[in-house]
Amino acid sequence: MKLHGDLVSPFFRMCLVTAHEVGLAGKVQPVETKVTPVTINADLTQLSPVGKIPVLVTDHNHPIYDSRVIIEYLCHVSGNKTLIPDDGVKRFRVLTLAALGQAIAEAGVGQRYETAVRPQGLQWREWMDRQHLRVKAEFDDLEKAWEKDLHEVTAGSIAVAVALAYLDFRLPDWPWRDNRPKLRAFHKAFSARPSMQATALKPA
Ligand SMILES: N[C@@H](CCC(=O)N[C@@H](CS)C(=O)NCC(=O)O)C(=O)O
Repeated sequence: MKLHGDLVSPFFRMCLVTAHEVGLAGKVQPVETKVTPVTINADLTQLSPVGKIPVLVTDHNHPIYDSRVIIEYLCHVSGNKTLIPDDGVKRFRVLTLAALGQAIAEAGVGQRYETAVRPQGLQWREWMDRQHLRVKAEFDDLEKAWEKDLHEVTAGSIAVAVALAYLDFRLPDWPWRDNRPKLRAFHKAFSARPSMQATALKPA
């Protein structure tokens, strides 16, 4: 299988961490694919009309996107039943936690595009303030309501760990650790996992 994307993308990294966790790292070949929100990558568009990374091309040559579907596919192919459990209550708790991690990543990537890609003078201050307020509410909820779930290795804890690592890398002025000792402890422990170490972001 080929996984198209770029390690800086939290969505790509969530897939790669999943591949490690389900024992498929040796079967998933990363293909470096760079994107910006204002350019068209013709090779990528051939695989996905959405034109975003990640895209997984299966061994049967089927393109699969987006990251949530790729993660489910990797669990399915490997037969893993713990990252996304079958059991109803657990399953939807995990998927909701994953949605929370995805939302943090979306806000972070949006903020990055707004500050680093959009031309100076065209930034929308109210939109950026809203993104920051949104992630603060998400950090507070993680601290208050998800401690037990975060300590299990699931698609949910992977999404949150990777999203927070992205913020450390790109948006250090969104200090999610302050006054959130449980979230900080979760992230420290999770970051030591081999799956996270093998996909760690290296400062340029
Ligand atoms: N919901 C998508 C989000 C993917 C996404 O936003 N990827 C970004 C990179 S982090 C991208 O491809 N941006 C290019 C663009 O906006 O055109 C997923 O989970 O895969």
